[in-house]
Amino acid sequence: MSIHIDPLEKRWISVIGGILIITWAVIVYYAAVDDVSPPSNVEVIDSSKLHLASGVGGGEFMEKNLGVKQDAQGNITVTMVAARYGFYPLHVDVPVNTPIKFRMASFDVLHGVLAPFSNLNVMIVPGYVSEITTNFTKEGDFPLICHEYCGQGHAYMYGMIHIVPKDQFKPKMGVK
Ligand SMILES: [Cu+2]
Repeated sequence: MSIHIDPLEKRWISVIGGILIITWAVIVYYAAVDDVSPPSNVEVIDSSKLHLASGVGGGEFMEKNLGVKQDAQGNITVTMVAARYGFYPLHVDVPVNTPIKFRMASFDVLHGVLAPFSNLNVMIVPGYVSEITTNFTKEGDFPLICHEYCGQGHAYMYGMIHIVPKDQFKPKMGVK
């Protein structure tokens, strides 16, 4: 005895099956070719104590510790706070064709950040540090856009990233 399936229903089963396969193939393709994948860093922080040296992380996200730093080995880290309605610091300079690590935390509610022409696209969830390493291949000025609705000023929430030639790059701390 076989189950009767209406031909129209069979057709829709294959359409939906096809959509699932295409979606899966697109995810795998971009993960393999463009290195687009969900950020895997899980690191907790107390968002209400970001401004204190005694907070989790020892004041990493205090105002004076924000900005672009370069360690003795030459590794570049951008430390930023997202808060209604902006990114702090508002402008950052980074060199082109160099791996750059972003560490970002929210001061208040859920935010997101997206930099065009890169794989920098991450949610900034209160209570967690969002960490992502990227490499900008084009020089120029690009906006950092908040892409998680965070309140009435969301549409005005953006920062700027200046991608400069390697020999013009200077690390700069502080939010001014
Ligand atoms: Cu927003």
